[in-house]
Amino acid sequence: MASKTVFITGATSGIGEACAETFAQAGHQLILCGRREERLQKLRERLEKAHKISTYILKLDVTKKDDVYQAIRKMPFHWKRIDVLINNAGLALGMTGIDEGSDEDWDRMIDTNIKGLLYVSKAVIPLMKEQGCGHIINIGSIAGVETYPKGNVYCATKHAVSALTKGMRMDLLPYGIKVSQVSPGATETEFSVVRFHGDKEKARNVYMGYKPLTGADVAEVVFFVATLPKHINVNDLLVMPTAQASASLFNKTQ
Ligand code: NDP
Ligand code: 8X3
Repeated sequence: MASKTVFITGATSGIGEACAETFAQAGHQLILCGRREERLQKLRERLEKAHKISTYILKLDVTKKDDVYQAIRKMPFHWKRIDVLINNAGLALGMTGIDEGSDEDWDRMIDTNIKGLLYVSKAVIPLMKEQGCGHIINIGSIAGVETYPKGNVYCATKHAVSALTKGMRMDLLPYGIKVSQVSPGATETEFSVVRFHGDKEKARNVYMGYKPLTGADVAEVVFFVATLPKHINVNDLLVMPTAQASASLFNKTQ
């Protein structure tokens, strides 16, 4: 595709950062969003130098509704022509029985994975409507297809992303805006370190004994979805490690 503007939420790590790298390599301009400013700055420096692209940094917590609306409203005019929005920012917190979960963890998952995606989309959609085109790619999960033991609230948020993807596609149909979902299985990023509140040992165990996906693997799939001809839309794409057959069935060698 010709050079486009791609808005990536959660660009400071994992799948989002890998998407930034993949789209930058192909010469696209990037709006990089996340809460950790130092990481955003470093990423900007690296990508602008290596790929001669422009970037716009949005240091933003997607759960803060007013900040989201204001930051997007205040973007310079030429950055408001957004071709692709990758709603990737998200997290799991904890893995416990349904009556044992922390209210705080529940709130943050719901606020980030569902409400954050809604706020960013609500701010970007009018811009896409005005330009008569656009593509929203929501990062779902195998957890949005199947629920697994102790995954309760995280799985519920990803089921919600799946429902919102379908709803968005219907509501945006008259405006020529594509809506896709890419749902990965186990991908080794900072995801599990965040989930287990910084316990790196526990996080490492999630990916032991088989080859998980990498952020770059998922980014390649997102790039494929984003670069198909205008008349083709991938509605939903589930991408798994070969060694993972369902949310909780792995072919582990140890
Ligand atoms: P990482 O923890 O590596 O990255 C998560 C990203 O989300 C970070 O850039 C983080 O940035 C950002 N983020 C989190 N909360 C907020 C917030 N409130 N506001 C703005 N940005 C936020 O995990 P992944 O790359 O693995 O996760 C990316 C997405 O992929 C998530 O939606 C996750 O649910 C999904 N996913 C992950 C899978 C996996 O196995 N890893 C599999 C399936 C789906 P910062 O902290 O700087 O704000
Ligand atoms: C992340 C993958 O299986 O840990 O969405 O829920 S999983």
